[in-house]
Amino acid sequence: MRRQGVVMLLAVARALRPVARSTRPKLRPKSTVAEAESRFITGHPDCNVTPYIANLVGRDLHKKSAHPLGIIKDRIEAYFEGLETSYDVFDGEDPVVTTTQCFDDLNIPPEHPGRSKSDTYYLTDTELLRTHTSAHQSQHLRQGHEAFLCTGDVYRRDEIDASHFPAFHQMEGVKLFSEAEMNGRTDFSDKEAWLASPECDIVGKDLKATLEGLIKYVFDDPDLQTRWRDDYFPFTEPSFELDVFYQDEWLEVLGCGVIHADVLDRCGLASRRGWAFGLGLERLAMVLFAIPDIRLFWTDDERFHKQFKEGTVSTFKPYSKYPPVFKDIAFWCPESYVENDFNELARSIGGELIERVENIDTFTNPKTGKTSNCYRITYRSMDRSLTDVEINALQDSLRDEAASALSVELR
Ligand code: FA5
Ligand code: MG
Repeated sequence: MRRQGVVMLLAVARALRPVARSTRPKLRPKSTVAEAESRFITGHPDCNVTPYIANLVGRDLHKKSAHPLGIIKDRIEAYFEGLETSYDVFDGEDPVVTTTQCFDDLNIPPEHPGRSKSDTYYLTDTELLRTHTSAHQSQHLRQGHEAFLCTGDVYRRDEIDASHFPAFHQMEGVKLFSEAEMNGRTDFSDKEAWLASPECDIVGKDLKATLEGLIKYVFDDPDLQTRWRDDYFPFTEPSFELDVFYQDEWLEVLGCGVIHADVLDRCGLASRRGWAFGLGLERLAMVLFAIPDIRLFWTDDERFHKQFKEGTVSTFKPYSKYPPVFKDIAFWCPESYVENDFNELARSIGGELIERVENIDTFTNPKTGKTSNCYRITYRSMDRSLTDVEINALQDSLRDEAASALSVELR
């Protein structure tokens, strides 16, 4: 079912591209599309990369020194450069990785939802667009790097709102501790004993102190509110998450933890311990530059780009807030229904004109057991006013394609 759905979705997205593109004049030049399609849209039955996503790969926003993502990356790297430990710096790994790199090396079990096709963009059954920069941890550890930073674009089929985008950027950080720092300890075979040990505590405390130092360095703002939360990742233990308060909400900016014994074992490093973190560059940049919507990072609009300079943190001045257009769509769902498939369809049809997809009502009929969902789509351009005609056309396409590609029953 799913497989067929994805193939159909792809066909739909392809067929619709001219419509979507004509409403997005500021996207990439056409020539890169064909190039991207051949590599990422493989024709493999498991491929669920859409032209919209393929078109985002390779923009390398994090390497542009006058782009907010490049500016914040440089700033974070500068902080680490000032520390005692010397970090090797990477930012050019291929975003196409294997399931081994992205999941198996990291203890992520086959049934983990993050591996499913509703969450991840696959090129084939074994190749995918990395969902996190942790996909490169093990390779660098095996190559003998003991402390490193690694930045890149990552891809996820995810919810749609002002702080979530299907393509975003992460920076990974890893640090191994020396034998001396571990009080001479090299035998970590008793797992419970390790987790309860003062050495494990040393690693966790160093991790938090390093990241708190980073936030202080990057923001230089005594009023910035942050909080630590316990988290879970299969590849760290214990695991934590850091939130920053922004626009009246706690915004999750990074996940981190003490590297899991199994991950190190697989790299031939059973006698070593260390920490790792993965931070979302957009999230930090939104706070630092006061950028209200994650889609802005992808714009080609000069009014955005002329506001930023290499090495300089400045407050973004919205050139204008164009009015939103709200459209609701409600339908009965088939049993196979997955919300991310609808999100993906919306993105394929409306592109960056869609600011938010919000489930505003779910209802299950007690007699039939059938479930209905109602979504509110917020259309808003970052660059201009939208016309009724174009939004109605997009919404009509979304309705038609939801009915045919996702087999929902429109209400
Ligand atoms: C991870 O991706 C882990 N690999 C992080 C990690 C690395 C943990 C090393 C432990 C050790 P998570 O899925 O929470 O974790 O994502 C990390 C960060 O990416 C989030 O905190 C958030 O800042 C950012 N992020 C996640 N999803 C999105 C999205 N759709 N759009 C923008 N940013 C996102
Ligand atoms: Mg998280």
